[in-house]
Amino acid sequence: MKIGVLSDSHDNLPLIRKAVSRLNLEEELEYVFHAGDIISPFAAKEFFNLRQTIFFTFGNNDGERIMLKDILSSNSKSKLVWPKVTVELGKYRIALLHGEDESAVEALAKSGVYDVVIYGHWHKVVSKLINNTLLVNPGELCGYLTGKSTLAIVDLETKSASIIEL
Ligand SMILES: [Mn+2]
Repeated sequence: MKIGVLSDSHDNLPLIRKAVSRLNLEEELEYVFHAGDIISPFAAKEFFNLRQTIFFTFGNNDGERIMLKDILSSNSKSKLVWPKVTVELGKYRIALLHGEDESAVEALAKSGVYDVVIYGHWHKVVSKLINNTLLVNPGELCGYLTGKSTLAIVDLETKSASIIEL
């Protein structure tokens, strides 16, 4: 099973639309994960154009949480995981969090409880196997800090991530 992973879209509508089109082309993709910092309700709605079900968490810059919650619960293919962290997809267990405390995120990966631990916040790409857990940060979709807009496709079987630059 493959999942799309993105984070920190920060209202960049052109790049959100590009990511949605790109992910819609991935035939084997069943789910998408957004690791937070969506920012505005109007930007959240753009993700409803995905073919796949999308799981969201909140980031430190998601201030309008009541409105965002309403929007995210208005679509049957959109699931807000926050304040929880764990998503179970069949036999796979995935953690989704924004990850302001990176050492805590690594500890979660080291716990061995999850197949994949997904986080964002740092606007940098991370893809590493810790024991049998894949730790992945897809980098920033918005491209504001690095000039690069990235997302990841994660293969849950092989526990590997391929990074796509838009
Ligand atoms: Mn953040």
